[in-house]
Amino acid sequence: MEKKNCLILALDVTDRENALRIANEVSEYVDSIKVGYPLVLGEGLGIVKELAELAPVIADFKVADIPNTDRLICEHVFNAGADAIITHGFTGRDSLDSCVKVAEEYDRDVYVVTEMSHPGGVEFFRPVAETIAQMAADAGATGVVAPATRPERVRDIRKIIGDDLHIISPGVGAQGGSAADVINAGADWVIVGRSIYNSDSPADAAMRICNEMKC
Ligand code: NUP
Repeated sequence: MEKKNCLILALDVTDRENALRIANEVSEYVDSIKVGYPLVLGEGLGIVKELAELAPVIADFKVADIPNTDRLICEHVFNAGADAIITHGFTGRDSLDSCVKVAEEYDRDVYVVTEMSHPGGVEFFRPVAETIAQMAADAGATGVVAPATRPERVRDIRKIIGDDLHIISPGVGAQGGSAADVINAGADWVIVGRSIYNSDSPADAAMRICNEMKC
């Protein structure tokens, strides 16, 4: 994904009409649009192709299965037009390798979740986040997902993965994180959902976040 605004829209609305309206309004401010279960379960995987006409799409399916099932999921998602997929790492190296292999075949990107941004994200992830980050680097993933709610953890994870991998960081706004703080801590992109799509003017909200980051 090309870095222009350091902003990724998390499009967690559940219907096509709203999704396309919001995506159109903010497309000039975002480098990518992240879709996940809420929108794809609401409208089907076909929405990926429609959104991909506006911006590269990251499919946030937090893939977490055996290697063969992971492979099938990645193939479906890339065939649908997604530019990247988000996977979990706790399922182990063989599962991650399977996603990275498919991504290489399709020339697409893989991001691995290291530690989640919500309060419960520390319960199980905290002790293994660094190990998952190292595994993501060793496996040749494109980057990792790390919490904007804890910029100090983004800093820790950056030290492990170095400069070759990207960090995409959710948790800005509705979850309490600051876009500028997490970019200063080493994130490449922030992922923002509710603060944009619930705003009366999604474009203004996106523009404000871009201005705050000055990326
Ligand atoms: O650790 C994570 N935290 C998180 O919020 C990993 C994620 N993938 N997300 C996703 O980022 C979450 O599912 C949602 O799509 C987005 C954040 O949305 P919001 O809190 O800005 O509305």
